Amino acid sequence: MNIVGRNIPHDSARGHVTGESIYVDDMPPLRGELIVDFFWSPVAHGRIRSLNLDRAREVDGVVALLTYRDLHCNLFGPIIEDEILLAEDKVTFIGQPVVIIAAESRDAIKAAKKAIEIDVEELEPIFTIDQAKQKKEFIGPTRHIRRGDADRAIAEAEHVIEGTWINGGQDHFYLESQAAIAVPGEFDQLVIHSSTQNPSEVQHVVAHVIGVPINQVTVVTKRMGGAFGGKECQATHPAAIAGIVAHTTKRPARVVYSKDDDMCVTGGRHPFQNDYKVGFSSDGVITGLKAELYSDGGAYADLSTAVMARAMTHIDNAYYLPNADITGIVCRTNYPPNTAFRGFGGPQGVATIENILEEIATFLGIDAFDVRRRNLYGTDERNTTPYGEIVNNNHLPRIFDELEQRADYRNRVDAVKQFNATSKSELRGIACTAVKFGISFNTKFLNQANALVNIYLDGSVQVSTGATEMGQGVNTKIAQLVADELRVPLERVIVMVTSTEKNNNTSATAASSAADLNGGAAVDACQRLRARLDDVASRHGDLPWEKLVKAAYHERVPLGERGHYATPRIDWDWTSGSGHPFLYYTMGTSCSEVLIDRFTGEMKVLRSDVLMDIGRPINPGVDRGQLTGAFVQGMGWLTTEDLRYTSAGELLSHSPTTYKIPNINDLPEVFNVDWIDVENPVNVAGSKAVGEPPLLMAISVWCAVKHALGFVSNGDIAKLKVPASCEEILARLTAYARTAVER
Ligand code: LUZ
Ligand code: MOS
Repeated sequence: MNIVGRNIPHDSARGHVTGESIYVDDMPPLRGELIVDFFWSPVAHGRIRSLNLDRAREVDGVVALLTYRDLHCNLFGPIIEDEILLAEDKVTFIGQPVVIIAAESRDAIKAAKKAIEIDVEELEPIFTIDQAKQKKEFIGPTRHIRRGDADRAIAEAEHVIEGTWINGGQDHFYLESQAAIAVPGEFDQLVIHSSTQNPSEVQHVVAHVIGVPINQVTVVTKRMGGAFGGKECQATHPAAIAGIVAHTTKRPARVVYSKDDDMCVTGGRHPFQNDYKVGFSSDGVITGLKAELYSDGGAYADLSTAVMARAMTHIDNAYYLPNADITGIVCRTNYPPNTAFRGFGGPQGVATIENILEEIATFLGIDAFDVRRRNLYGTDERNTTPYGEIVNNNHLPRIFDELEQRADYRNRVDAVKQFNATSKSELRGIACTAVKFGISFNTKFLNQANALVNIYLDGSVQVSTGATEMGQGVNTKIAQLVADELRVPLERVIVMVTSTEKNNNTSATAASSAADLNGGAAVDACQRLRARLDDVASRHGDLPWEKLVKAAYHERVPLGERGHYATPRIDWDWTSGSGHPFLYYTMGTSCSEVLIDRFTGEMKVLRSDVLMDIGRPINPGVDRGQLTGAFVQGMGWLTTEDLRYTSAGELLSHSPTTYKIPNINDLPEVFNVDWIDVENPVNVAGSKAVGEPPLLMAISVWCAVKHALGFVSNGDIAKLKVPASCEEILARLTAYARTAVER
């Protein structure tokens, strides 16, 4: 009967295709509903000299204009309370909300925005990590992870390379923009329909800004049209804005960002600028790494310190670093606060060391696959991370060797060399990279979940958890787990809308762990229900499920249960920069080959092979979707998605016409996605988390571009930024052609 492990269709598959799936803005307007938007700061850094709303108040159809003075509390923040919902005397990024506008129509909102008179004295902005470093504008403490003596290891090393690895940001580009509807109830009560990964945080912040106890606010999330981390913290703002309007006017209020506005006012993936110095032996084995990681946190802390922590605990990636000295500093700039984005700092850490390994290979003239293989974490020795966690169940050596075979790596490297020696118009490159992604929130208390399972008298079952469905299939996985645990057909089980009324104090659907945590909680509830039902069955003989449920009811046996799950074993201590932060690691390898046009810099991925250890998938089809989609999203970050700003800090690339996400034509021409068949002994149903880790597999594409450039860089180590856009590649090709002529 096992339903876990089968390719069950996504529970919204039909609804998405027919259009029956309901998103926030699909909900019909309620009687008296107001449309809500906000007037935002036109400058990146300044002091508000005056704000005059008199003319805007007179605009026909404008119902309310609210400023920070109308809030009970303006200050919030998920880790550090440094963020204000509405600007007070200062503005710190373009897009920062200043005035909430509630109106009867979009036209009225437009007119009101024009009628608002603001006078801002401009202050000197910070737009780069270098400027922030110079002015010492940092967010949170400087942090360290240290093992051994990196300085000495580097001083004594046979070879040393130094450099700086730089990446740009990335917009989440969820198809459904940020959205919320707030519906006032009796007295102070409010119901918020929110497109959020984090209903409990929305609930807390809404209650906080309007000044009511948390129990007065209910947050409901049916689904999201994508989120990718962008709705882990930043769905809070539209929900709070709708909430304050509903609370003040006693009318329902709807906030739905346009795509362009969403791209302008929300933050994205953190740009990083990582300085590194690495010592290594003549056979390419790293003896010491010193790295200083700097991220662009934007104007407020948001999750930046946790993102930095993940970058710092992922710079080792799949490789053993006997001596390591890792420093992490978050810079404060005048951009929208950067936030969680699929990978959460992991990609920036991992890409840094993959870049280093690529450079070591070029420097020594050794094949980069061999360099990586020699540095890989071992299974019995060389298996402790710089922060002290042992890499258990390490299948990396196995998947590395299997990928080498499956991708026909050796023959293809030779073919690439031959091709580049003869072609005058094109260039090829190939690279294999790895990922070892730590699973668990790096904040210990977030690693818990609760679930509510109700059995009804006809034998049908409802499950509610704090997990939110953003297309990733968490509902389907939880339904499968529940069906198996109760031993009922899948058709008897549905997963209900996520609501803070049923599941309280929940963690964000994030860190790839929603199915692990909420699935674990649902299984816990089901096990207790099943034990009670087995007890009833022992008195009645073999009853069919429906009759068993009725018998239990007549015997007054409770048919509802709440489960809880708390991740065992994990721990972390920042004073020593060490601990056991992750329950386990999801791992993988990938090999990509690219083709570059030497005259235009245009790049095409010819082939990518991905081979991972994702445990025993609860739903292989859903997981295949995650592996494929994450890889392509990673490719976007690494090769095409380029956020461009004016010199005043205004985002220029705020729509798909100027911001290039991958489309179907950008997929690798040959794309093999697979996993090995091994069970994860420490997680629900032997599965592993898959949401974020495969995004990092796309780093093989970027490394392949770097490999290709190495053929024309005149013996130098080729430099390359993220994104390796057409423009970036062409700039490198042109520079190398010039130095070739000069030499
Ligand atoms: N959110 C968070 C995350 O608060 N902590 C994490 O470690 C994390 N990791 C990935 C994505 N979101
Ligand atoms: Mo996330 S980056 O919301 O797991």
